[in-house]
Amino acid sequence: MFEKILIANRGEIALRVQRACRELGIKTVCVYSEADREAKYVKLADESVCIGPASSTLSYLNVPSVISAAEVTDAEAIHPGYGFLSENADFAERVEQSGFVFIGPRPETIRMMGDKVSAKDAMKAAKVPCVPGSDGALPDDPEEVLKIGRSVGYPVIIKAAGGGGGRGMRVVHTEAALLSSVEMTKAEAQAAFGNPVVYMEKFLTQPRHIEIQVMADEHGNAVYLGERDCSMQRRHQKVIEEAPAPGIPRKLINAVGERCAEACRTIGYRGAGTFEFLFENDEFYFIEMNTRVQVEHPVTELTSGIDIVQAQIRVAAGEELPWSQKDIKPHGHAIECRINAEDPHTFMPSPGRLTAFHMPGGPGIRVDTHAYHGYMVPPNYDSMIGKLIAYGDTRDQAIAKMRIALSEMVIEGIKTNVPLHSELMLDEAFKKGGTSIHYLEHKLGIKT
Ligand code: MV4
Repeated sequence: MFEKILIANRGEIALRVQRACRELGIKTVCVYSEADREAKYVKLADESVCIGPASSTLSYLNVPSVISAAEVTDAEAIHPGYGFLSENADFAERVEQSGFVFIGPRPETIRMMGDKVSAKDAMKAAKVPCVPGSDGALPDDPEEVLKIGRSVGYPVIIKAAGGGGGRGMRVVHTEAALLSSVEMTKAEAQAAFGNPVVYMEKFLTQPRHIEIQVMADEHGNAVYLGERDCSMQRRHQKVIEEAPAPGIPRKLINAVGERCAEACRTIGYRGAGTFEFLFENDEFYFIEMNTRVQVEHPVTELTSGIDIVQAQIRVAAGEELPWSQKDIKPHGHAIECRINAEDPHTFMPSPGRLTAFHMPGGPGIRVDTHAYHGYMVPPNYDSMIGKLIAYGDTRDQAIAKMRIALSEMVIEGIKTNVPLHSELMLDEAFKKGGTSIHYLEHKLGIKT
C-alpha cells in the first residue's frame, strides 16, 4: 500500500479522499489555492502545499504545480477527485511519466472515453447497448449525411466527439434543418474543443438518466456496484441522485450491469467508472463513460456497503478486487441532495461567510462537506458546498429521513438550495419516482 497520497482537488471531495487515506493508514498531502488557505480540511492533512492563486487555471488545473507538489512532498500517488484534472489524459500521462501513480484508469482509457465517438465505438464492440445513430463520425459528403438522417429517423441529435456532459449538441427535427445544423455544430465544436468531429443519434424525447457504477482491477476482474438515477437535473447540473432507480426491474439492471462489467474486462478498464445511460421504454442506451469518482458516489456506497474511494486506492496500489459479482448485494435506498451556495429561485451563485452552520444527523443520515461555522465560501469555484445523503430500508423511508434532515439543516450568511430540496421531497411526481430528465426544468418553468 502507498505511504503517502497527494490529493489534487479541493472542498468536500478533498476531505472525502483524505478520510479514505486515513482509514487505510496513508499520509495525505493537500494542495490548495490561496482562496482555500484557511479551510479546515487543508489543516487536517498531514502536509499541505499552496499551488497558486484562487483562479483554478493557475492552481487546481496547473499541471506543473500539482506535479511539483508531489515531488517536494515525496508522495507516491495522486488522487484527482472529480472535475479539475480528473479526466485529463495528458495529466494522467504526466503523472505516470514523473514516476507517480495516477489513481484512475490508464491514460489511454481516459483519452478513449474523452472522445465520445471512440467511447461509443468501444462500447458497441463490447456489446453495451447504445443509442441508434451514425456508425462513428459523420462523413463530409452531405448526401451521405442526409441518408444517415433518413435511416436514423427524426428527431435526431448531433453531438460533438469532443463534447460531453451536455456541451456541443444540437437537436434536429427535420431533414430540411439537418445539413445547416451539422455545419453549425461542427463549427462550434471546432471552436470549443479544437475538434470538428460530430456524430448523430436518434433523439430520445423523455428519457431518464440512469448510470451504472463499476469497479475494476488490473488483474481482469470487474464488477458493477449498482445503478443510480440522476434524472433530477437542471441545465446538466444534477440536483438529486438516488439508488436504486425507482421502478426499474432488477432483471434489466442486472443485464445491463453485466454488460458494463464485461466491457471493463474487454477494454482492460482499471479503477472506478460510470457508464451513463438514457433509459426509455424499458431500454438502456449508452451515451458516455466517466472515468472518475463521481459526486454522487455516496448513494452507491450506502446501498452496496462498499467504500468506493478506498477501493480506488487499493486498485491503484495493484490489489485485486476483494469481491466477485455474487458478493455485491444491493440493499435499502439512498437519496443524495446536492447542497449548493446559490439562490434557490434564480440559481445565481451565493458565495460568502457562513454565519451559522448546523448539520443534521441521526440514523441513516450522512453529510459530506468541508464547510463549518465561519467558513468562507469562495466565489472562484463550483457552488456545491456539501451533500446530504439519507439512507433507509425503503425509498419512502429515505425520503422521510431526508425531509427531516433538511428541516434540521441550518446554513446562514449565504443563500442555499435547501428550500428547493425541501419542496422536491414533497413533490408528488418525485414521491412517485421515475421522472424524466426534463421534469425539474418543466416544474421550475411552469412556476415562474
Ligand atoms: C441525449 C438526449 C436525448 N437523446 N442523447 C445531455 C448530456 C449528455 N451526457 C447527453 N445528453 C443527452 N443526450 C440522445 N440521443 C438527451 C440528453 C440530455 C440529458 C441527458 C442526461 C441528463 C440530462 C440531460 C438533459 C438534457 C439533454
